[in-house]
Amino acid sequence: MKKLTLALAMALAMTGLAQAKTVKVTLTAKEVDLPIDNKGTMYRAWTFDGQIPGTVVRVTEGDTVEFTLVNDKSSKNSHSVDFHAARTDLVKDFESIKPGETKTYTFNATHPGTFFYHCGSDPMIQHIARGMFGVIIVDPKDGNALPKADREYVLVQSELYPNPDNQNDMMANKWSNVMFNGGVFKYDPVHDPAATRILQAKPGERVRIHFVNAGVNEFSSFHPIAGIWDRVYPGGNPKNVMHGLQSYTVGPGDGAAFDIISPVEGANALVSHVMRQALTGAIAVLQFTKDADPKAGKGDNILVK
Ligand SMILES: [Cu+2]
Repeated sequence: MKKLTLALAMALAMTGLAQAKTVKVTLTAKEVDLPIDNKGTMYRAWTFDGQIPGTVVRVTEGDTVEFTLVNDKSSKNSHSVDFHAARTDLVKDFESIKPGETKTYTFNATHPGTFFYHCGSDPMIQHIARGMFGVIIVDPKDGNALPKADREYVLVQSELYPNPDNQNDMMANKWSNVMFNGGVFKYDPVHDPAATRILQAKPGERVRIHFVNAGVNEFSSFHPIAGIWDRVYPGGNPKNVMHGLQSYTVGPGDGAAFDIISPVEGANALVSHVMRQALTGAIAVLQFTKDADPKAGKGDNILVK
C-alpha cells in the first residue's frame, strides 16, 4: 500500500499535479483601531486577524479547507465568513456567531482562482466597508496551468467611509477615499510623501497581481500606468485568459489575476482608472529595478504590510 502511495505521489509529481490535502485555516474577527493612511489617522475597523485586508488564505485546487472562525471575546458584534471559493449551504456555514463563539465548517476548493472572502453579517455593507474582507487564492492543481510568476502581490480595493457607524453614508455611496490594502495612497510616495512602501520587481520578471475588489459599491478599472497587462485571468482561473489588455474591470465582490512584465527599469503605477478613485488613494507604485529586494513579492511578502 505504501509503495502504491509512493508510486502515485511520484506519478503526480511528474505530471505537475498537486495531491489534495486538508488545510486548517483560522480567522479571528476583531474590532480594532487601525491607521487608514500614511499619517496614522486611526479608524474604528472591524477586521479578520486585526488587519485590513485579513490574512491571505492560500490553498490548492482540490484541497479540503477546514475553516474555523473565532469571534474574539472583545467584539461587540456578531460576525461570519463567506468564502467565494466555497460551494456550500449559506444558512448552515455562513451564519453569524456571537462574541466569544467559534464555528468550524469544511469546504472543497474545487475551482482555482483569486477569490474574495468577507463577513456577511447584517448589515453586510457595514461589516465589509469597515474592513472585514480578504483574499483566498486557490492555486491550480496543475502547477503548469499558469506561467510561473517571479513575484506576486495581493491588492484589495475598497472604499473608505469616514464615519464607520453611519450605514446611511455607505448606502448613499458617500465615500471619501478609495484604498488599496486598507490604506489611502499606501504604496504611493508620489501623491503622499508620507508613504514608505512600494511594490517592486526586476525588469523582465513576470509579476502577478492577485486583485480583489471589496467594494462595497464601486467598480474598479484596474490599469498599469506606463505598462500593459501581459495577461489577465478573470476570476484568477487559468482557463480564462486574455492578452495585452490596458485595463480590466473588476466589480465589487470579484477578483482577477493580472500578469505584468516590464522590459525596462522605471516605475509603473497600478491604479483604478476611475479617476475619482485613483486621485483619492487607489494608486500603488510598482518599481522595476535591477536592485529589487529578492524577498519582495515572495512567500508571506505577497501582502505588503
Ligand atoms: Cu462582521
